[in-house]
Amino acid sequence: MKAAINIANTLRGLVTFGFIRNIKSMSSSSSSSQNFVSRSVIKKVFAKLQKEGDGAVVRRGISRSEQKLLDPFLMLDEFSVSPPAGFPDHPHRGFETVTEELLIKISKATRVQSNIYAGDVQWMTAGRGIIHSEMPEEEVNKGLQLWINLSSSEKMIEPNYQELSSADIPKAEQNGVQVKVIAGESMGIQSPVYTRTPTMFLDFTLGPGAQFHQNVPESWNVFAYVLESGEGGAVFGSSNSSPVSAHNVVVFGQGNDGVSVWNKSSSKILRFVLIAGEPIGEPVVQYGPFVMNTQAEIDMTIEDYHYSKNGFEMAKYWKSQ
Ligand code: FJE
Ligand code: FE
Repeated sequence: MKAAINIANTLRGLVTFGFIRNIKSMSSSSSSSQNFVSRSVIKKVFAKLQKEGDGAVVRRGISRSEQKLLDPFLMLDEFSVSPPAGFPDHPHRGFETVTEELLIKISKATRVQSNIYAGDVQWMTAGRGIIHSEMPEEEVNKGLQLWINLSSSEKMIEPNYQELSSADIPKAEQNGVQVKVIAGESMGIQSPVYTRTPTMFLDFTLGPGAQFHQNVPESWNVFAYVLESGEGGAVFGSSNSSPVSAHNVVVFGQGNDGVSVWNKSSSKILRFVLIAGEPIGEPVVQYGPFVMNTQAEIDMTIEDYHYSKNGFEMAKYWKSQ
């Protein structure tokens, strides 16, 4: 979907990598279980299929009912879209969207199955306003889209895009555990992404029988989303807790060192994303693609969009190709 994301009043190209303020002295993960105290699983949410956009179907893992528990996260969708379905021109204000492409299949006609764009990530800060369309150009596009709230002081900042191709994303491997560090730090390596709301976004693949302990700052909220697992494979929190199947959000409780995970399958890999963030602790008022602190700010946003002002200037004549 990369090439299909069109930008209205934005700063595409003005990507500022290399400065990271959010994770100061987080110790990296340890591969030994000694002394590591994992948070425990307090809730599981199966991401049910639902219709969204224009003919698209998504699995929604995080929605309004999880927003309090998972502050600063607003939404998590696992999408699978094929043309002509997609998400035509729509606005956003007040938060960030992170889109991780998991799988892209190009046209059958070529008889080549390629996933050249798989692994790319777009970290979009909507700020005061963007209008974009997210339409697939290839046969099948699978991925994740996460919405991260912005604090009141950052809701009206200029929009920004950080685009990472798969090759730009730091990767590490130890003891049968692979990680792609999309945001934050793991196994001693750091992502170049600048997160306004301090966020960790790690994409893990555990080989059969592998285990891992990931440090997470104590005050942060954290969840996992299981993308792929063998029967009975995905075990979180403690080694004897009940396994979680694919398409489930696993919400962890507060405190302790971080999160432990085991792949108990003897033949299949376990793939999941681990996402953590510093809670903002402000009221959330959401109206579709606008997320503000008060109803008055939402009313103002609807007016701004309607009259193409205060960040929505391009709404008047913008049309994505
Ligand atoms: C949106 C309805 C929507 N999940 N996953 C209402 F569909 C959308 C929207 C998306 C979206 C886009 C992608 Cl690429 C992946 C998604 C919802 O665009 F923003 C609102 N408000
Ligand atoms: Fe969008």
